[in-house]
Amino acid sequence: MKLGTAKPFPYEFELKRTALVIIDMQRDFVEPGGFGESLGNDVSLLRAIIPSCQAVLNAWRELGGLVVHTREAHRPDLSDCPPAKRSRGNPSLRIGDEGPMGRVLVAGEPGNEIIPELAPRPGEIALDKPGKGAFYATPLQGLLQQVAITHLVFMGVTTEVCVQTSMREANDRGYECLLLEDCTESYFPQFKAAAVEMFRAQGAIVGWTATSAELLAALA
Ligand code: TIU
Repeated sequence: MKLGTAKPFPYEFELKRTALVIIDMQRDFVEPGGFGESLGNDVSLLRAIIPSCQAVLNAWRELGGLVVHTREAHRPDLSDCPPAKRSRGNPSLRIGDEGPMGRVLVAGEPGNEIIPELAPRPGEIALDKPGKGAFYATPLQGLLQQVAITHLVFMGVTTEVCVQTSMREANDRGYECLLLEDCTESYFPQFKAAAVEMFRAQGAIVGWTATSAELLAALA
């Protein structure tokens, strides 16, 4: 398959060698009362991408493509949360604190669940990750190697934090990465715009970008 209009030049992929990676579409970031809001952010901005993410996810599932979901999640004892991460900034709620949706960024808590609109299905990979990147301290690379995945299509939040870190980790591991621009969002529009530009600059130094409509047309 080929996305002839991807930037900065066409992106080619084989469906059976490509995984759809959905970064951290969890209640903590996307719904009021979670970690994202505790950092002072307006979470409504992030909700705008849900329909385009759903459209891509549905099309990918219909074709039988591999789906990977991630959650930024720590163990209940916070043994995988460095003090430097927990103490950073001045949030109203820190990682591990009890909030309106349970303990913030702790695995198994209500706020840590992926939003119902994009909930994982049996057979899909759903990973907890303690860092911003999807590869750090997770089994993701081994799982992708088992099924000979070479290409990754990214969606999720936030563009310049967990999506950017994950895509850079993937790029360094040799994966050909595509970011769907209207399926990723930031609390800061200028950071999203800059991240998208950076990925595809210098001849796709981190990867390609395209819209969900372009991908859906290629999948049709
Ligand atoms: N998933 C993710 O991006 N985690 C963050 O903490 N993002 C922020 O933008 N804060």
